[in-house]
Amino acid sequence: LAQRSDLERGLAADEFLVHYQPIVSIETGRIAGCEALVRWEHPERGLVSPYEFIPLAEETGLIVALGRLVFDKACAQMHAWLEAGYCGLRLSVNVSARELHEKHYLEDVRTALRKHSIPPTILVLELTESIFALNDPTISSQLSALREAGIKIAMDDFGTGYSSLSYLQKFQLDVLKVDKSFVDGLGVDDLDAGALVSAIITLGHSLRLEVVAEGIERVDQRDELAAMGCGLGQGYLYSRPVTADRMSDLLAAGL
Ligand code: G
Ligand code: G
Ligand code: MN
Ligand code: NA
Repeated sequence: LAQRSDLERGLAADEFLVHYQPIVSIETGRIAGCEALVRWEHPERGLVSPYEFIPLAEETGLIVALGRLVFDKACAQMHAWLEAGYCGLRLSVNVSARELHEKHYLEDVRTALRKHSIPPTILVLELTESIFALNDPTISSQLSALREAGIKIAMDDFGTGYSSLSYLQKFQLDVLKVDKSFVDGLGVDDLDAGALVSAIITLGHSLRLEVVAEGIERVDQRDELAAMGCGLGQGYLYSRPVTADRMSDLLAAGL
């Protein structure tokens, strides 16, 4: 696992980069946007997964600097894609609780958006269920302010926490990301998984939320989700997270 000093060194040496995973319209197969996912290009360890350094970055508070860096890189890249004519694309970025506690978080986000001429309405901030579970008034008011600025809020890993349903009532959201663990059960004769996913999609739509199914790996899963009316999907079936250049190729190919 990563050490604090190594993380600090990596930040100073600009060793972090952003990969992108397409988010696709299940009906048309077209790319609707992408999720930015940080990677660490470590001089000795090679490409390091966020699972190995995000927890430490959160503990040490370095997530604030890392989050800014990821956000700035993702906005710069999105600007290039918009300039290239791929209009209508959405950009999803993962955010930790610690970042939302920053007093100037909203202002920092808006400054970065302006710097790269990105309209706030194409930005989706992904928060894990555990953030909503904190039941923290600072976070609630931060989320309201972000939404007032036109930024969308997604609940990531929906269904894995203990009080998923109560968060839907407490927080204003825009997007529901159905956790991969539910999608895994589709197409494998697991009737309960099918019933659950279908119910989550219906629930999301009745609350006027967009629904994204995560972790789609097989055609039969996609077909079942399409039949259930799920709007958006993400997973290895479409593409793994890829470099910005590879993402440009996928966009050019009209995936
Ligand atoms: O592909 P993947 O291994 O990238 O992502 C692993 C985990 O790391 C996911 O849970 C994802 O939400 C998280 N993650 C990826 N990039 C970021 C980031 O920029 N900020 C935060 N806070 N989490 C991230
Ligand atoms: O932010 P979140 O925790 O949802 O991050 C998504 C994670 O899921 C990342 O680690 C990403 O690489 C991973 N992922 C995305 N699509 C698939 C998939 O189809 N299968 C598997 N096993 N992992 C996926
Ligand atoms: Mn996510
Ligand atoms: Na997720």
